[in-house]
Amino acid sequence: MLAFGEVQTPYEEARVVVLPVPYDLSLSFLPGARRGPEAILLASRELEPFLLELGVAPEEVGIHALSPVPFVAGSAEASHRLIYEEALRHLRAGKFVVSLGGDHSIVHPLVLAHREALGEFSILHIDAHADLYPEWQGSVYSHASPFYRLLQEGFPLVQVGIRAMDRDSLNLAREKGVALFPAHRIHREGLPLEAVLGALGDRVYISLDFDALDPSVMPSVGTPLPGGLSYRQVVDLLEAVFRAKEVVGMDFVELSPNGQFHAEMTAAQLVYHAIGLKGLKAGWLRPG
Ligand SMILES: [Mn+2]
Repeated sequence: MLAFGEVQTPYEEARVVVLPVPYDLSLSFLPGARRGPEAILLASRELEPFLLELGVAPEEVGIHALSPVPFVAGSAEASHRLIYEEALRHLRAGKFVVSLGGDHSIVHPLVLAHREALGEFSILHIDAHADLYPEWQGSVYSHASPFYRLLQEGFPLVQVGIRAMDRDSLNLAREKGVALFPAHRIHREGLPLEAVLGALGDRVYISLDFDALDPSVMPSVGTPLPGGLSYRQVVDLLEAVFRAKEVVGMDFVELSPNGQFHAEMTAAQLVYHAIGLKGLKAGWLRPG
């Protein structure tokens, strides 16, 4: 069993659980995101426990890495149901759930589990791709479709870092009132933190596709696209959101290990930083 970081806190004492979801059966281009969770956990062993920027050691919140959610070969629907049930179990036990994908299709059951356990919230979706296709390659369970389905479910949606969507998706986003902050505008005008915070409700679920980052810093993804965000921009965005909002849950998806260890370290560090931000906001950690 792998820990997140150096210490595996016993389940009962852990405030944060890390849920590996190595599901990548919906990928349309390069498969491999099934190996993402394990790669992040392995890289997390090499992290420095103390984060200079935050003035805390996020591991002190108590982090427990769970066993990976199994998937049902040949059935996206059954696989998604297992993901939903597993997340719901830990949410009902009062844990803050950090899910590691896997492909982006997993956000759909994860978000539904969070709503079932915790009530309503808005979604902050950080990604290169809008993922608003009604279906992709004949499947509504595709990794290109989860946010279309979540819009149908009525979730308010804020998308940041986007640089790929088709005309129909753009029309849908406008029609449904999606707050869209494309990457090109961020590069020209800077990170629109006030506007992002204004578009989100008080309670937020964060779903981050690692391909939101520029491929120069994050080359290990299934569908890399140039023109992405810097590591610093993503951290600043997360920092602002955690400070101003109640973050109810988060997932980090689409890391597809391809032998470039710096990408895996980047992914692990970002997840660890986000856990620290949650710990500070929740009062589980005190700087100093
Ligand atoms: Mn993407």
